[in-house]
Amino acid sequence: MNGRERARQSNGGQAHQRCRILALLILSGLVPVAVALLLALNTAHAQSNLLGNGGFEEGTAGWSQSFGSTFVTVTTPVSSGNWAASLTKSGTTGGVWIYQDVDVFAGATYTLTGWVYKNESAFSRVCLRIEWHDSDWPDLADCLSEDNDFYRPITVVSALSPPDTSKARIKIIAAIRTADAPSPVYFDEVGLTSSMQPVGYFPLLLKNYPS
Ligand SMILES: [Ca+2]
Repeated sequence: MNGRERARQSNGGQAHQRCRILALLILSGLVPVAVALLLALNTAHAQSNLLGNGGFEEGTAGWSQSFGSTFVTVTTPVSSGNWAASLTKSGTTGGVWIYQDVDVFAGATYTLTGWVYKNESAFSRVCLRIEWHDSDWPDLADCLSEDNDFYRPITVVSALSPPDTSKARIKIIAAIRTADAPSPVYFDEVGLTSSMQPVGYFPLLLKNYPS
């Protein structure tokens, strides 16, 4: 058995044990304790990546690109796994980007993270951005402008998503300041996580919750 299989078995065992503890708490009449525990477990569970192929191990699948850009996967430099993405555009200056549209909950917290390798002065900066659909609330972005020959993290934190949104566009944008950059910019491990618990999980327990 390799390490990954052992970890999976261990996770399965822990989940089973959590279910037993939860059942015991409910049977003991400790419903508020069970609900609190369930909320905590769901919060941990909800931290999975809402983006598909955020590590670019499946090529460019799941991502769309701005018109005329060159968006391909590479084996070096890579932050994790075997592949990362590279992005550039020839013969022009200005913005170039890739994106994914995702369903979001109103009033939830979202965090966008990614690793960026920018070691080319022809690019002025690289940004991660959350654009809320159907909302006047401002987009959220964080950028990296210095050049380094290693991957650096970018994190975009939203306090709360707008009350009138149900979709967001997640963008990685590179700004070209000098046309025909000798090297592209690279990204890896792009992730979007949320505080929001899965829908439809609570009513069964909450109907007995004392007010
Ligand atoms: Ca990767």
